[in-house]
Amino acid sequence: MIVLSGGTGTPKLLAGLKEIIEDFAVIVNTAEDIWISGNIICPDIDSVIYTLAGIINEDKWWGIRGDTFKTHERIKEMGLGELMMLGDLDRATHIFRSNLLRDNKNKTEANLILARSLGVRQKVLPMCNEDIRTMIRSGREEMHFQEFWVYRGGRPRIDDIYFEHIEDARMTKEIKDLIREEKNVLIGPSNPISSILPILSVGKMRELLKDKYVVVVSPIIERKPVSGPAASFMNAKGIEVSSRGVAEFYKNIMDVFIVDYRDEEEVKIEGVEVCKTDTIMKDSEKREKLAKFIVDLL
Ligand code: FO1
Repeated sequence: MIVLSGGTGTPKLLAGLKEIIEDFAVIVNTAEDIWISGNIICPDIDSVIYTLAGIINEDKWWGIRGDTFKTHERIKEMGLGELMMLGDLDRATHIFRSNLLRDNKNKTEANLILARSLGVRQKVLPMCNEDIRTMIRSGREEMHFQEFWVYRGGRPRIDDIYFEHIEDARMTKEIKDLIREEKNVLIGPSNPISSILPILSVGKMRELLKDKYVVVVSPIIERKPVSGPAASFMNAKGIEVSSRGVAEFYKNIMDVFIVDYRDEEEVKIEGVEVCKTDTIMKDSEKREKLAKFIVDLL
């Protein structure tokens, strides 16, 4: 099975999935990557790797459990800020990966080595090797996703969200091989616009998924996103903030749509099976239960 993932939502499902099956690979959004203090941060890849390695901070679903922030604090005291709060152990990940890139490994190779070094058995693949940047336009201002989300607390009005250099992104050999081998694809409850759209926009990805058995978990319940800024991004792209809006967004590639049982909205899309279950993964039992529901479907 292939799982498409961003940094929030889907990692929770991966935490459940890894307790049930071992044989899956994850293709991850890298459009939110950013260089800070000399190293590249790949927030979504790191959340996936830390989850599969069993070391994710489950309070935030980013960073490493029990991490300290001494280096970050010292850099601040010395007069240079850092856009994101980087933990000391987390920073070791960033240094390790950036050294591999400086050593002429590509992003795929570097992250495969990184995941293996942390004991992860599954393949965690960046969506492409090129540097793509999610940008937010707010009035006359243009800013990196992380500036919008972390530094400015997600407050600026969003007039547009776009992926700089996405037209240069090529599907990697590793992803092409994976897609040739696997039949089933799971799109977790990630933000459809900021997390999944960049992955679908790489080369012929969207076209190739039409031939796969694609299961999507809706990240929206009762017209509200389970977490994060999905609503304002969907609004900016003219997509209704509802499970129906999500279904419309995925309708050309999706075979099964999983909606939370609390969502009373009726979703009907020709050729798509709609299933209802509990999709709020507030503890490990709920995460495994949803993962099992999906594995049984497949
Ligand atoms: N999110 C925050 O809201 N504040 C932070 O300081 C922050 C630091 C950070 C460091 C490493 C990392 O991998 C993720 C981090 N995040 C932080 C989360 C991140 O900004 C986003 O949630 C993801 O990019 C969304 O997918």
